[in-house]
Amino acid sequence: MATHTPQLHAVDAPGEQITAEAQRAADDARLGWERFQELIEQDKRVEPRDWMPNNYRKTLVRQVSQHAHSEIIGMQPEGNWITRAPSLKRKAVLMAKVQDEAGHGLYLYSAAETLGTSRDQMYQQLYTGQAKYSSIFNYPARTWADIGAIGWLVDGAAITNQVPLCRASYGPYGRAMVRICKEESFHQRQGWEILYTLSHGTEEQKQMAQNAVDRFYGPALQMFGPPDDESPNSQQSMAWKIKRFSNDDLRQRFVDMIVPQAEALGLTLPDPDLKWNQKRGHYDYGDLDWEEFFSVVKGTGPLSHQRLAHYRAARDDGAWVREAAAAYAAKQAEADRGSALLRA
Ligand code: BYC
Repeated sequence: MATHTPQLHAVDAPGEQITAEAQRAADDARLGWERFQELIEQDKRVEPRDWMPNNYRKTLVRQVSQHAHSEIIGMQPEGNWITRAPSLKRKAVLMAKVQDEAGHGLYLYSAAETLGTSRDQMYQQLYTGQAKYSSIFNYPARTWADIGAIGWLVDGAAITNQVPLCRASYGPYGRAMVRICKEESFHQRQGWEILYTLSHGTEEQKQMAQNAVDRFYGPALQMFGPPDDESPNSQQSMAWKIKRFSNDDLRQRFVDMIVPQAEALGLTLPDPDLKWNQKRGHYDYGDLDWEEFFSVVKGTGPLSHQRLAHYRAARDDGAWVREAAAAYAAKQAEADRGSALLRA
């Protein structure tokens, strides 16, 4: 139980009063720290009401808001194909998927808000280009087969990364991830199904599927973040049980998963160094282009400029809707106050 040092002279000894208050704050912080450590060690959830170190809060806001932004920007490459989907059924499925991504963004913004950062602040950071979002969404979706490759490889990488995040130590983030992962597995299946259909179609369709996989393979592997020895945040995030595995461990898990899947699709993964390593019990894979990755993360990806410009235009175009909704809510609140007064 928290015990506070009693205040000795409340009015006439201001120096001692400050000391007593400082002591109280120090005691609270110590107890908060101990409780936080206990929650982490015992693999329990930290909730918004709990004391948490500032850096834990900052790390979560950074990761969760980047994740939310990725979902929102990630709607663009696929949204681009809604009007050109090859059948009504494909169009309906793609629309549902893109809508899911918007929902994921909203769950994640809500989770980040519980850490004390407002949604407007986060929107503003994305709008001004200060915020990061996943590197993968700076690449174009050139053909219908790219929609298949995005579903199979990008959503596949996302699930591999995100299933462990369902056990993230911060309650609202972990719970949001449970729902997101359920939807992501449908997304991956729809991508797989598009690629399977194409790779078993005409020679031209098979080639289109192969080209898409050739272009998305490397960037999908980079979604897991930089190699472990160049990942400044991983160690602390793992110690806090936000991340459960390192970037390279998850990347390896993903490679091991997609090699047999590519064989089943009848497609080739574009890496001549990819081979089974009996000793490690994993597939070895070749070097990735990290120079390109870091340059994309800095905002010079093939479509970085266009993605942000599109986001800004959509946000500006929707300003009147937000203003109208806020005005309606204010009017409604006023009417509710009026009726409450009448009832009183
Ligand atoms: N792209 O120390 P590290 C989706 C940054 S959405 C850009 O390893 P951390 C979907 C990193 O932020 C998929 N930046 O960082 C949506 C850090 O910079 P700051 C999104 C990257 O946080 C629509 C610096 O590099 N998934 O699935 O420990 C349609 C050093 O990295 C990237 C998530 O966001 C990258 N790929 O680990 C379809 C999952 N990688 O912030 C699908 C949640 C690294 O220090 N996030 N950076 O300036 C995570 O799991 C982790 O944040 C990461 C990075 C594994 C991404």
